[in-house]
Amino acid sequence: GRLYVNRVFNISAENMFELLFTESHFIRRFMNARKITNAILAPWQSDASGSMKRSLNYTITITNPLVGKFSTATENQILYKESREGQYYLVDSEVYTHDVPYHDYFYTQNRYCIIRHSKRKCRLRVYTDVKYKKQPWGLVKSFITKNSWSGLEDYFRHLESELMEEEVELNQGGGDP
Ligand code: YK8
Repeated sequence: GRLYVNRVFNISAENMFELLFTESHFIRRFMNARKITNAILAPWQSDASGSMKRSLNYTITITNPLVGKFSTATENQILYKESREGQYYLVDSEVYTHDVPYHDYFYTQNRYCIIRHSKRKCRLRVYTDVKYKKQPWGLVKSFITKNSWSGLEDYFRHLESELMEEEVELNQGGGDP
């Protein structure tokens, strides 16, 4: 896997969780910017193990010339029960892109880790892995992996930069340093 984001933000852990994992203005704006449409976000619900789950469905716009322009996608997120409000949040997210070539072979697993750093700061880590449901031919596998990494890198670089802008806006209100 790869670590795409690993940075301390001037945003509290609680606020970071809300920005990324609720229907916040931030995530709506970000989805618009990425041309992610038809989004249906189910609410968080507790499961039998005591963790929380939700699923998201949306259509992504793809810029990779090898692939059609759009794909529907399903994202299953789990907020582990080990998470502690305001302190530590661990979210695993499996993303299935239904309409890309070889879609029945792979999915993407994103692990988001939000750790309280101080009252108004947190560290965000996003760790990504391309997982295989069935083993493709070697050449196909490297093709899928290579094309996934480039799309993921672009996405998370954009997310990081939008979070840095949000951080500036949130801290413009003044207050103690
Ligand atoms: C989520 C992983 C692969 C896919 C794409 C497919 C290439 C097909 C390979 C062929 C287009 C928002 C990605 C990047 C689309 C976007 C997905 C996003 C960024 C040529 C063999 C969508 C996070 C996420 C997870 C997986 C990403 C796809 O929140 O390359």
